[in-house]
Amino acid sequence: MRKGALIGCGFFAQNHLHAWRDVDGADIVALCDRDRTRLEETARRFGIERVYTEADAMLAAEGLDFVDIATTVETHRPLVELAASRGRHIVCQKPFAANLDDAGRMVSAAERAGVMLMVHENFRWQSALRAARTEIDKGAIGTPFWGRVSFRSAYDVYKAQPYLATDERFIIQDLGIHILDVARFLFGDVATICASTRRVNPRIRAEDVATMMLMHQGGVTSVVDCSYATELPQENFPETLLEIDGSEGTLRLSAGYRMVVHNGGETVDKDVSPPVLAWAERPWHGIQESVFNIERHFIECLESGRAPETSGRDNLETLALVEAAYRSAAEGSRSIAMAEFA
Ligand code: NAD
Ligand code: 89V
Repeated sequence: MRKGALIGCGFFAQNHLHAWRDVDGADIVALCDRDRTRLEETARRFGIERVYTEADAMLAAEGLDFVDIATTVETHRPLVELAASRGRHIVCQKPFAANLDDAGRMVSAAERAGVMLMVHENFRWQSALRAARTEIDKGAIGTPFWGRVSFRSAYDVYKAQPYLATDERFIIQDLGIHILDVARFLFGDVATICASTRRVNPRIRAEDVATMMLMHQGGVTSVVDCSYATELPQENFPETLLEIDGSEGTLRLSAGYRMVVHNGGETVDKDVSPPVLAWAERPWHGIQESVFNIERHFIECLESGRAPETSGRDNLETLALVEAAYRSAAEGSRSIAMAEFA
């Protein structure tokens, strides 16, 4: 049994704790949050007695195998470096770091300490998106040459996550980061990116619309687009929709988790809806299932010694795309070579 502790008992951490209960071989034995009210509420909800308001004190007192950091970005670097200095394996929420320099130092700290570091980048662990990847790997549409990864919504995300309305950066750093990672997962690493952003909602500080075009090293061109200002007749939050064209056919993942694969006159129409786990609730159930999937993956990697798919080192590529997208948008949507970030 791997003993873990959670740092940060806010909005999304509740999903982490529900999922850890379902993961074989893991047990969350302690909690930490500098907000005592949230700490005690969460401790009561999950029946965890060992609670701390300071991570340092918790790491000194508890014999832990790993820590799960579910705080907001500005505290990720000090907490990752603290856990590495104490020789604990680490899971850290996205965005992994506020900038690439911090991210590089955090990855080096973990590698120097010889501990496993995984970024909790869960979108690629949504079962509908894994199903699409499986179709590609099976050759169901031949060789992909074009793709679109799209997330368009008008869901009120600010209610549960008020910082999204006040942070200097919004949709690319918060949501774009997920679908850029999905584009890497489906089409491979990226050679160039260009981007445009807009702020449509006057009540927020930063951009709530972004459109990015990626040229992948393997030859695929993809469009990665996201909006929290898109009023549709049917609200699709938090679904990520896919359009993929290949040399022998096409794949479409549309609203309602409907996947259509067409090849050589044959069309297969599949419902790839995620299960609604016992503790999950619509419409978040697809994301909640991915929380369980990525946490289980972490424990499997600890057992096997294999590097996690979204290791700190791997996630540097996704974070570089975020930085490149902001730079492109700030410079008239010019095309940015990812070599500039190497
Ligand atoms: P939140 O503000 O609700 O919770 C963060 C908690 O961390 C707060 O209770 C705060 O008191 C605590 N905290 C901050 N610094 C601390 C420290 N140094 N020591 C102990 N406690 C500390 O935030 P949230 O909305 O739950 O988001 C947390 C992270 O999860 C963010 O990085 C966000 O981007 C990410 N997130 C990911 C997903 C997803 O994976 N799909 C969804 C939502 C949020
Ligand atoms: O998944 C996330 O990171 C969330 C949300 C879906 C609201 O963008 O912040």
